[in-house]
Amino acid sequence: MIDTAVQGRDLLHRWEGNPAITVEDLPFRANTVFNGTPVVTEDAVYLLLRVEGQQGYSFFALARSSDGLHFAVDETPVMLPAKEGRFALYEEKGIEDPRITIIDGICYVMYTAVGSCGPRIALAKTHDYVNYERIALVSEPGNKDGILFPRKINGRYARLDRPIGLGKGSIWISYSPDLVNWGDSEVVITPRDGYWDDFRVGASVTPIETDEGWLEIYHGVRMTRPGRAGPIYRIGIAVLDLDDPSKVIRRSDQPILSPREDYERIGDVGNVCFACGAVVSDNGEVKIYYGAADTSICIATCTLDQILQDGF
Ligand code: BMA
Repeated sequence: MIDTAVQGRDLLHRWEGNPAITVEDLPFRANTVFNGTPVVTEDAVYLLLRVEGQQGYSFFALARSSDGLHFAVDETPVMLPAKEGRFALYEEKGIEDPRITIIDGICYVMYTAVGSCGPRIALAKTHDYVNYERIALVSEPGNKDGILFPRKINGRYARLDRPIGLGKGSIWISYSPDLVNWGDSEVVITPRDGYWDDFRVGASVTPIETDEGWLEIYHGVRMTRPGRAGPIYRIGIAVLDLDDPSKVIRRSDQPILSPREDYERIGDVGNVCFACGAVVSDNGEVKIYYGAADTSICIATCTLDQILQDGF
């Protein structure tokens, strides 16, 4: 249970340098930068960023850092919507919200391909974070927030995603023998009436393996009344069973981060804290990278122990 007297307003601590990356930090003209996914290599932390161009569609750029806090963005974008081949039709309106997962040393990126039929999930891989090879379109339209688990579960790859049914978005799990063909889908986490996540929920961060289970840092949306604030995106947590992640072991009643600062309240889409990845250091510190108001990239931290002990 969160003791609000001790914890203050949010369990996560905002980095004092927030926002960490804004459109001013890009070496090319764009509208906004948000929803970046991190990966740690031997000598650097990379952040694959969603950039929305002035045209209105999104693409990916790469930022590099030595400390995971201060980033420099590469001169040119690293992945643009496909202009030819099978993916082109489905990326006409851009590519969004990348999530990196390393499996057996290979860096995979699940992302949302946006075409005129709606968003669907796509998979690519990279060996240098600069060149990306598309593998497959892995869902039909009406699906977003695809995230691979970092290892096979009972011999199969697994992913979380967020199809929409009856207007409500829930987190589902699917399995695959080869990362291309997916099935055995089951619902895992649904919106909760009356709660902060009563309208939609979606996976946000590559599941983190702990002794207790898979820690999933997800986003929950509450819809306020028409004419008021609109949707509010907050960050929450759940723990899924290690062997059968369709089973929820624990789910927090309360979010761990809610939009409160001006940079989270005001932007192209206000009242949004939307995580796309996290890094767990050897000392147990978790850095969560989140898009703020669809306008900048921010960082919030906590220890893994504290998330598991005080977040529920
Ligand atoms: C979600 C995604 C995110 C975005 C969020 C808030 O549906 O499209 O890219 O950050 O909405 O607008």
